[in-house]
Parts: sequence; C-alpha cells; structure tokens
Amino acid sequence: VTTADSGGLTYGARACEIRDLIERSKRILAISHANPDADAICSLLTFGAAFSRSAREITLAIGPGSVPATLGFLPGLTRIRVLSGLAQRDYDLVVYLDCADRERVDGANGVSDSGVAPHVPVLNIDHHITNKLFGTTNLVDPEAAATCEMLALLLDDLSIEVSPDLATVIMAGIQGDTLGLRTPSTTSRTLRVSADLLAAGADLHTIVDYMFRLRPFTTLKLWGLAFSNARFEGGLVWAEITPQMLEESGASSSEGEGIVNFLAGTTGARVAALLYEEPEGWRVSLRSLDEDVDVADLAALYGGGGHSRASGLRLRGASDVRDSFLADITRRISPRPAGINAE
Ligand SMILES: [Mn+2]
Repeated sequence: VTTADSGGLTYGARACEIRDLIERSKRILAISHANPDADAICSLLTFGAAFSRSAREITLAIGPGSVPATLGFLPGLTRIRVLSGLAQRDYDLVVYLDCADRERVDGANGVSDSGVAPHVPVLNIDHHITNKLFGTTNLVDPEAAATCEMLALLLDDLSIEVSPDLATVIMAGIQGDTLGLRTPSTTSRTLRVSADLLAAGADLHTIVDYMFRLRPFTTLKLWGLAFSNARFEGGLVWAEITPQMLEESGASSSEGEGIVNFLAGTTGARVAALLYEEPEGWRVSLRSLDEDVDVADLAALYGGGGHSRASGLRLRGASDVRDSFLADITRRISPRPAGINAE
C-alpha cells in the first residue's frame, strides 16, 4: 500500500489489505498526535468504533496533551488515553492516524517506550502532503481534507455500517480540519462524504454549535475589550490583550486564541497582529490573508517563525519596543508607491 490515487471515491484493494492486517491483529494500539485537534480525536474514535470486536482489543491514545473542551459532546471520549501513561502490553499492530511523522507522537525513541516491540507492524493512515511514509503499510491521501474523510471512504469500501453516533464523530473530524467546509482543502469529494454522513444520521447541528458557536460569556467580554481597543493603520490591524482585560473579563488568555483570525478578516488589512502582554514583554500572533505578505518572514526578523499565513514571535522590553515593532511591520507591508524604483 502506497499513496492513494488522488480524488477517487474508493481505496479498492488497499482497503482490503488494511482490513486483513487489522483482522490478523489481536491487540492494536491506535495513536494520534500531541495537542490533538478534532480530526486527530475523531480519527481515533472512528477507528476504535469501527474495528473493535469481542476477540480484539484496541487501545486509543494520544501524544502529550488533552482533548479540547469544544469536543466534549463526542461519544466515547473516555476511551482515549495519553500514550505515556499506558501500561506495557503485547501490541501486535500500531496504527498512526492523522500523523505526518512519528516524532510528534512518541518522540525519538518511538513507541517502544510505550511497551511496543520494535518489529511490530505499523499502519499509517494520514492526509498530510508532508507524510514521511514511515509505516510498514501506508495509506496516505493528500487530496483528503481530513483523515476522517479517508476513514469514511475506507469504511464504505469495507461495507462497515456507520451508526448515527459514528457518523457524528466522522463528520466532526471533517468539520474541524475544514473549519466548517470553508478551507481550500475542501473538495467535491469532501462534500459528498459529508452528505453521506448526514444521511447516516450525523448530528451536524450539535457539531456546529459546539465547535464553532458556543463560547463562555467571559470570552465574549474579553473579545469586546480587545476589539474596542483595536487599531487599523497602514494595512496593519492589531489588538492587545492585557492582564487588566483578563481580570475585567474573567477570561483566561487561551480564550483570546480566535481573535487574531477574526482581525485578519478586516477589509483592507494586509496583516493582523494580536499582542498578549506578558511580564517580560509580549507574545505576538501574526496572520495574513494576502498572498503577497509572508508573515513567517516577518516573524523571523524578530526570532519567531511559523507558516506564510500564520506565525508568532516574542518581544522583550517595554512599550517603546512594542511601538517600534508595530511601526516596523507597518513600514514593511506598505505597498511601494507606484512609479518609484520602477524599471
Ligand atoms: Mn487532519
């Protein structure tokens, strides 16, 4: 099994090979990455629900981290353990789900730290284009918007029945990675799979409410305080979260995580910045919707890093450091006046 044909509605013979591998195994360890997102958690739950049989034991585990609170509505969450806390078992198959490489899950020493012998076969099911094909069996489909989209196709290939609860789990994974079917990774196949899951009884309404709508009132207060002090000048829209705002709203600083993405949608903004005030200075998140602006490059100027559309950095010092940073970013992203330096 190698990289799947792109965009097909079936994995064909590869699905059968994977089924045979699972059928031969008595004790399976299924794992996903540290700081798991919806696709990671839902891939695990889907695998566990679809392939558990009385004669087979499947352990579900994640790397360091916890299940996000927004996924609390999912059935079966109590099955998921943290990898480092597992007792030693004689696993005869390890399944990696939604993992581009092994390192993010189990570190340099591999799962042998978790009681898995080095010769145990590894099944790698993932949709990241950067996947290192580290498994003894690999099903890697970069055309899939989520690992859960792949699992939906796999279960369909194997004629495994999808209950309404399982349909909800698979749909939640797809919704998570596509931000509600809104990312460029969303394909017509993603929509077809989603339609089939809805027909199978997926509770889309609850998924959307929990993952995208419901938030504590403290979050509302914090966002209001941050937005009311936002500034927009020269293509840079920015806001700050101060300890005073956290105290006044009763929110924790993690409740500000969505603010910078919201700022980035400001019409005419080339870069959005959110500054979290800390004792030593500021933690800064940068976003860009503009193809011309690479915020990873901007962050690198200040010792930070990330992706071209999303990056971060830290500033050390007082308000003069912050002000000169904001002025520098504004200057760097301002389009050059037409007619100057033209050749
Ligand atoms: Mn994913």
